Amino acid sequence: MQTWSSVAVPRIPGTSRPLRLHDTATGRLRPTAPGRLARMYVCGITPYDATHLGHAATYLAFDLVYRQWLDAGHEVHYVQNVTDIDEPLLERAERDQDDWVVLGMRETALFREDMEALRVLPPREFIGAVESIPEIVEVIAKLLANGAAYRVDDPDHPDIYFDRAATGRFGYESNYDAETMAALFPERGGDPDRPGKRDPLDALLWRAARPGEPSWESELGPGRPGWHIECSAIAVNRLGLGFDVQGGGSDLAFPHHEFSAAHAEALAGEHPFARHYVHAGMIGLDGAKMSKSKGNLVFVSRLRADGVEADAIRLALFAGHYRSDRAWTGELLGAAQARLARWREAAFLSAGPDAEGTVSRLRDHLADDLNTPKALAAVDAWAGEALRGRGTDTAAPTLVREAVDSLLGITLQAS
Ligand code: 5CA
Ligand code: ZN
Repeated sequence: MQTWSSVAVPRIPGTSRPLRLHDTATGRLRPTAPGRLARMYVCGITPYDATHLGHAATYLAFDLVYRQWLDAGHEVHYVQNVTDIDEPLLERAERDQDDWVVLGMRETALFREDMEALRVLPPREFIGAVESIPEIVEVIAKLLANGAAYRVDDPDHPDIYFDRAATGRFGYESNYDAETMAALFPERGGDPDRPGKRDPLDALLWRAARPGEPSWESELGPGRPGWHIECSAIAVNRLGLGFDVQGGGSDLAFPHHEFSAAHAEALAGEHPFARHYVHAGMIGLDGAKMSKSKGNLVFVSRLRADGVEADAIRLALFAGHYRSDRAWTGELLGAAQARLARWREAAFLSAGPDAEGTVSRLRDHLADDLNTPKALAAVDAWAGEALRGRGTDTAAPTLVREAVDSLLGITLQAS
């Protein structure tokens, strides 16, 4: 698929820091240790509705990962998928008497526009599920051949499932106990009661064609891919096993990332799928997780139409830590707009206090599991001093502008 256009990232003077991130699999903050080329996969949208602030928060968190790696001198191979064939997309198309292909294309186009408007650095490869069907089929065929997958005994619907016992490590990524897994699996697309499965938690790999549903001819028989195998195949075929970061919102830790990892590891006979599993917290509105199914959404496109600036959206979302579940409110946006106005005013003064220490603190905080609240406070402190007329360093305002642009993606352009 076509990705979206990139923005320039200024290089700033001084010493960068190695990025440490929280890893769900080990439950610890660990240094990311990419080679010259850092490899990241972030789960993309299911395009049946517009991008809301929850999605935006997750992609902005990984935009910060990308930016800290760039600052540390790495090149970044970033891959993101689009789940352009799945149950929720088909259901929405059916409800609205829409064509599911057209719906997916429309919402994907809007997503690209939203990401561009938010100045999110684009993935190098932006890959749809539909265009990946041949490679997904190939992976499933190999899993069948090596015994990690099986076909249910149902002549009408000979679906293919993954045997979750195949790797002997199932559960290492999310670390959930059996009860939690059993509760989350059906909530998040699983079908524990499907007759013929070896284990209720085994995940669907290939759904045999049903009348009225889209399907593709393949060596597996006509059908369409399950969800987890999509990300597993797309990631491993482009990044290889053991890539640096697998990312998404915390709602993907189980079953999605657990199975994406298990599929790839069962195929390769190697471990791990990713070195870090990184999860962003859920953004809520009115006391509930913002979700397309609940309908309690604030769309990025709506804010854009209302003239809300990307810098303000970034500052509002970065006011909280990326891993904490947090609410979107009008007050949060108002406070971000006020902060943005202060930063802009300070950053366009003819002089300010020396900013090398500020840039150093900004790097320290961001390298420490993307601690944006502390990073923002460091810039607040510099802006406060500058606005009080302290400091005579004429290079400082430009340095702060460039650091904030490079590390936080905030431009401080006069509006
Ligand atoms: N296509 C799959 C991933 S392969 C999917 O989950 N699509 S999605 O459109 O439902 O979500 C896209 C991304 O936004 C995922 O990383 C998801 O975890 C994240 N996300 C969804 N809702 C929220 C929310 N309320 N707050 C933060 N992140 C969210
Ligand atoms: Zn995914």
